[in-house]
Amino acid sequence: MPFELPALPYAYDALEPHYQTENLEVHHAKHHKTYTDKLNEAVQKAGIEGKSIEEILTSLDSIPAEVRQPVINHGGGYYNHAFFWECMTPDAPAAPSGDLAAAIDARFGSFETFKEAFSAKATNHFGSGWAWLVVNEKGELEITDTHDQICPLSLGQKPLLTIDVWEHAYYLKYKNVRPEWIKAFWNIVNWNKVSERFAAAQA
Ligand code: MN3
Repeated sequence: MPFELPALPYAYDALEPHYQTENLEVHHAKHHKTYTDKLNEAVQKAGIEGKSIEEILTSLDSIPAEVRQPVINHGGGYYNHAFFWECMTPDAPAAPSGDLAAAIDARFGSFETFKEAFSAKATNHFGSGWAWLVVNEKGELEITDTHDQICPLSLGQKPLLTIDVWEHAYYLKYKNVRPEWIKAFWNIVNWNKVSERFAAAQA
């Protein structure tokens, strides 16, 4: 079964005014679709059809070097975007709750401090890439960034939350002003999903 573009869990206009309809549609229907199609080509060339995307991204070293980079680029692009869509919701709680909220307070001091640090990581990321909240190899919460389409799964980390800071993610509304996109993102974070992932990462 080839990889298929996953449907968005909401309508293209559901995240307005924080995520502009046209920008979200192009991002999903064009950019994510291209990653999906090119992943299928790359997987075929590498002879790894039938593996799950998680299996592929956690065993990149087993792919022959000459066909590996397209799998990294398009496999990461496929996974990271699918993961990112689920980080957002029109029914966003204002803040995390429960065990996740307690873990964020314990690690970063407060939710506000966490937000500032995550926003700074996303703002200061140079060029194309992603900012992440992950559970690192030591089992601790950590704010990280990755370049291009590198996926935290390939680094031995368990991702909980991400923001896409490639220009294509925000340019139609926010133009070159990335901090405005990051500020808007906080209004649409699906903290319930992040909590689910945090619970799964403890298991
Ligand atoms: Mn993108």
